[in-house]
Amino acid sequence: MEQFAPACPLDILMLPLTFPSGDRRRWLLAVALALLACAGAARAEDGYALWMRYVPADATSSGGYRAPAGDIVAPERTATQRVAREELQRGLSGLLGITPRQRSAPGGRAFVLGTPQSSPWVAPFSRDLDALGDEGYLLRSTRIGGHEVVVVAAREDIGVLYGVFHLLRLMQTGAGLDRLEVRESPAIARRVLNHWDNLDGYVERGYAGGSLWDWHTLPDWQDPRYIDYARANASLGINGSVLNNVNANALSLSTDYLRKAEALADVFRPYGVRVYLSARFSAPLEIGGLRTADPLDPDVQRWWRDKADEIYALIPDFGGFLVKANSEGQPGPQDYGRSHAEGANLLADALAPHGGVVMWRAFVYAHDVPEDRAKQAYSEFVGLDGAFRGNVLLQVKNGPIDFQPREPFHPLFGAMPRTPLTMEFQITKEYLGFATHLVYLGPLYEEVLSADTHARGSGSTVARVIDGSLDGHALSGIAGVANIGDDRTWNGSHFDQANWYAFGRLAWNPRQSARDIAADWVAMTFSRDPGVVTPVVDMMMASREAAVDYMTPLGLHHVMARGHHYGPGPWVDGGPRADWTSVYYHRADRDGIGFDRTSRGSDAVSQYAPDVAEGFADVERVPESLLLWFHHLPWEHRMASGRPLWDELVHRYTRGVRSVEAMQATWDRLQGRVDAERHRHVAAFLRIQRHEAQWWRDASVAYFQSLNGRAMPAGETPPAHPLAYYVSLQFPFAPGDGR
Ligand code: GCV
Repeated sequence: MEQFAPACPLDILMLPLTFPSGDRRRWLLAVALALLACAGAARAEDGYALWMRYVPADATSSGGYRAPAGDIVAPERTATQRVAREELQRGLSGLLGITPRQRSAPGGRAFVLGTPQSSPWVAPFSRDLDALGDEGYLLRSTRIGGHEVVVVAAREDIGVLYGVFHLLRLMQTGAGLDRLEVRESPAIARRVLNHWDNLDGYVERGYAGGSLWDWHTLPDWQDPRYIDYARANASLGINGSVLNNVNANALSLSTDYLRKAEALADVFRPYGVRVYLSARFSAPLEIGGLRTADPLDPDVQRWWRDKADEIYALIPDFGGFLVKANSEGQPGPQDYGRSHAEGANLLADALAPHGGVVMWRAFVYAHDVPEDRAKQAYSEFVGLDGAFRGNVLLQVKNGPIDFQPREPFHPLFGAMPRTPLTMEFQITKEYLGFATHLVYLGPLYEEVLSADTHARGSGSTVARVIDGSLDGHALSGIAGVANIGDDRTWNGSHFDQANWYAFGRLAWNPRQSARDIAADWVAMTFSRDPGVVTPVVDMMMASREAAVDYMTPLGLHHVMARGHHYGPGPWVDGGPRADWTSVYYHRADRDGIGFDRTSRGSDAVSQYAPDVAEGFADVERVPESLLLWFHHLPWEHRMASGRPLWDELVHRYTRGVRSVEAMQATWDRLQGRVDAERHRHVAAFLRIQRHEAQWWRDASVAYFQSLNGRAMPAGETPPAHPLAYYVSLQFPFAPGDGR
């Protein structure tokens, strides 16, 4: 394993055991240098270890910590059993500085791991596990044969591994293990990362370097980093990975590439991570030699059945297909006059004999449809409720446009009771400042998951829609568009690791609090010292609202630069399609600003349940945070603060910049309490964020002022440059652009 054990001991082993005669001083010097390098490596904090650093408990905190136990009693017959034991060993060695012994029976204080089948010591807990499902686990401190033990018990090996990670989290965050009684099972069945990785190694909307998958050297070379990727996912309970971009290349389904996917599946399997693939709907034409991809054509149906058989022969636990069809130029069933349900069912029928699922995306809109883009997915899919096979999940983005800093929840949530809906969140920050802006997405995810759709009366939260409990679906799913690349930090920045982490934790339990998750992450990633945890968590919790303020306050949306989406572009107009411009969304002119989605406008509000729709439609009741999403208002509209809308808008832009300055000040105060390497990196990125927040604020204010001709509100500083300057800025090499 690459980083978790420092590489330096190997260097020492490479030295000759005895010094060549007459060369004693050089030998001692070499040993001293190797030891120095070793000490340096052990301290290196480059972010690779993520939240699994396992540093000695008292190295990060002055809080009392009681070492719970020493030895491990665990089965080792299966690969998952072995990785569970190894992870616990690694954690205990790092946290407690001990080398746990492997024992066959508790003979002193010990950790007892296993399932009722794999361990006679766990068998007595069998009844306690009944309600926990195949991935759940029990953590309990108890006594066995008079000996104090901590039991990690589950019905299946994977539950034991998840339990070990939970136990290590408790130890890393300083929780006592004396009266441990934890029962956990996931609320959502398919907890999946979506990689938008192309076969040439480019990551669409990726800000953390190139793809982690080295398709060129697979399947023969399996980079050890693939194991650490699987470990990190397992530590959160993420149990699936869609390897390739939804803008899919049909070649990923060719035999050569399936063998590469098979190699990754083999690496991931012990960690409970199943492989999925994005399927290009036209693959039968492109790699199958057929003349059509019509879902009702028998040859096409046979081709997909054969393809599924081939995949499962290589990857017996293959998860299934993710499909983007008839969206943004991708092929799909509508090319043949068929519906999305007919398209999805074609693939579902091929996968069904093997237990696979189809995740069919609802991110569908067409430029030739004059309807408000925010309404199109609902219009397309709501009438198909009940038309999908039982192994189809409809994957819906959190909001109706596209991963904006703030959107209302998607109106499809709650509107298709006969279809399991998967949530699609974006972890990579396409619209939130890429990897350089510190924006913790936990509050965004929490806001959406806890939103009440009122679909079956009050309490019909989005979380209940996607975990299947609202409408009684056993099949359920949640997907996160990954922010992972080959950057040493994995995610392009230290704080973006928190977004992978928060996604995973909420995928397991969508009712957790974003603040609690942040507190765990900070304690594991930086320090358990409350003097660090409290200010960093406060900073993280405020960071999303800061970004909303300096980018898209008061419900503005889709006002970024064209194509790469880097920086402001409220002036973006023209081009191939209206709904790829900013002016389409903000509708600002001399008199006012905002998109009227009430019944006087596009009537998008009517796609929500009546209670919700009435609130959104009423300018007095709609949350101010969504005001301009749903309403077009005059610049002098009076806000709750008493300010006119124009003044409030400028106030919020400025407030966003000030919030970033406050984040900088917080971080500066932590110098010396956080390791210097990561402190420097974060501080540099905060400087970039401060600069870009100001850029967003000034460019946006200059643009809107050019339309309304209003003076700057009292006390507000005018933009640093004229509008023409901001419009002239070009970034041809901004990362992550679609291509
Ligand atoms: C993968 C947005 C992004 C595209 C992305 C698309 C999608 O439009 O800008 O890069 O394509 O969403 O989710 O399919």
